[in-house]
Amino acid sequence: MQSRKLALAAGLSLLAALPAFTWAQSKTMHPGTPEEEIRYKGAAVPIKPEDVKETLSPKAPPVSPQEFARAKQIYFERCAGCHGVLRKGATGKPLTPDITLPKGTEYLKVFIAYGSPAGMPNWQTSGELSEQDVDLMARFLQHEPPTPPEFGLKEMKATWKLLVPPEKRPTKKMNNLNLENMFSVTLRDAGEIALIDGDTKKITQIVKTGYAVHISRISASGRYLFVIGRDAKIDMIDLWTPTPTTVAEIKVGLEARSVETSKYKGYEDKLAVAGTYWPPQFVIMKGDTLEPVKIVGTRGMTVDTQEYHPEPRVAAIVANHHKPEFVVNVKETGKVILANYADLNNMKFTEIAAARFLHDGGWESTQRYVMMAANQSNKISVIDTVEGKQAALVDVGKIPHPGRGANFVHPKFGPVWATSHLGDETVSLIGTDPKKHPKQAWKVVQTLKAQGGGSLFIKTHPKSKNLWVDTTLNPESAISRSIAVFDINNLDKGFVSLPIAEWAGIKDDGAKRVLQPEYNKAGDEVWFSVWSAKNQESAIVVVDDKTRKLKAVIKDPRLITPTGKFNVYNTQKDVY
Ligand code: DHE
Repeated sequence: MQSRKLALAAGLSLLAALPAFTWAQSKTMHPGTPEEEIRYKGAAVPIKPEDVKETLSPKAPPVSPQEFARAKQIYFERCAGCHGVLRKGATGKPLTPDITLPKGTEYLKVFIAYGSPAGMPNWQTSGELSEQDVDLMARFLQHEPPTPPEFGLKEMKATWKLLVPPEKRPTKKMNNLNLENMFSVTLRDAGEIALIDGDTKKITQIVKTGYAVHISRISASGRYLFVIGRDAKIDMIDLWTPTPTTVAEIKVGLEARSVETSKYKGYEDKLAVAGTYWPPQFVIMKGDTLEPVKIVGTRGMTVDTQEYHPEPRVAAIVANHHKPEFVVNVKETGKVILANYADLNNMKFTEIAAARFLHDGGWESTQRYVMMAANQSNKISVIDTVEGKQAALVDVGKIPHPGRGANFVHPKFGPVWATSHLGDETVSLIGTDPKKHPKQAWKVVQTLKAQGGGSLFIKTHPKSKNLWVDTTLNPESAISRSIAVFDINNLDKGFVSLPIAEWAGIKDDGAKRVLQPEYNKAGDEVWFSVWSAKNQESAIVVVDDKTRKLKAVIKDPRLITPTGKFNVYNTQKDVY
């Protein structure tokens, strides 16, 4: 039973372990798999169906114009997150006409209606789609995929708003906020962020942002906060104004997840960069206005089979501290691009062959090597940002998902960087000190067993002796609602589990998933989101890092679906 549940939590690829009849008979989308989990991989793609160009294929079964419009909408809301906008395949299988036409309508209908043990939801038996819609989707999928519009400089500029030009902004900080200990908290389903004072634990402000806002990043100086939504809208917030103010905004595409700013000496606050899922590209903007300057496409050949991919999405972007470069993860091609921004008219790119599908990652402790997770290959790509090449490709557990990872000094093996996994309960510790610990460098020196699969984020702090591992997507509520904590000096002793959601004291029966540990500036408190649906109560629980006891609970009706939390100082300085 436990292993079956684990497979459910561990990402769609692990579902192969389940017998097919389970899916066919089920009345729920993924039996035992809650909404957040399904949304994790296959969130609706915020592309407007009416913007998408249609191509009817003569050999495919007929679809009327009205039906085509409906099918496009269903596809973007329910299918594109896994199968890709152009149906070239991502977490889900490719669904291009060369594959779907030979299968035919009847076969596709069964597949869509009942799902598959490999992770396809049972759309009809779960009641999510009607029989007519399933029939429509089976016909629609045999036509050429409709293509969403491109988004070039002209389109970006049309959305760009410079709300407060740099010359109208203050020249010094005009408020009494302790900015370094401020937290920018994603309010996912509200399309907002909450700015929370880390000292008083009070919400100082709610700022409207893009749809299903994803991450926050801070400029090198700590003055500007950049927030990006899944709809590719960036809000640039000036933290120096009397109350933090959005001074510029832009939409850089139709769908996005990542934003970062230049951190190399001499380029502090000069440039910003954002990566998009659609179109597959990244754009460099002026760091004080968000004016788009240079767009770089990522379409090209995959790293392994070396075939053309039309939709390689841009995942994490990290600013290099050693060179004027952005380190850009390109998901579907499995390549890391080092984009040198010193001369935007003569840009230099280093293309590093890593592995598919690159997702998230962060620095090891010296901030020379970036550790990037290739989650479908179960590998971590170690990028040496001084030499500009891959130092190693390290095998880890199933579906690594580190967030930015956790750095600490292992009592036996010296400095290590850690990742937890979506697909199993392990935590892989990788040696990161090639000078003093060459034998351990870029090897998994120890594998810890945490409390289950479905982990999304892991965290510690240079001043802490605790390593925190969440299990947000684990199907057992006792596990998804708690956190595992290891003593760094006594890792063999195993973990202790703390009931964070219970500490939040929420009465309703929401999912109350515990998500993303984040430290305060001093490194003596760790904050956890307790995440429920938007019509239910959520909270942030603050734990004293030394005693591991509850310190505070932040509750507020405005705290709707809090997920990521970004401490200004730690995000600015890449402390994790
Ligand atoms: Fe995230 C980071 C993509 C679902 C919370 N997420 C990232 C990054 C990427 C990404 C590429 C790295 C950005 C960077 O560092 O520049 N996330 C995706 C998806 O494609 C995915 C799987 C599905 C989707 O449709 O969006 C997805 N992510 C989620 C969630 O469901 C989470 C748990 C809740 C939410 O807010 O949507 C979630 N993702 C986060 C958080 C980070 C993140 C909190 C930043 C972690 C950090 O510490 O830096």
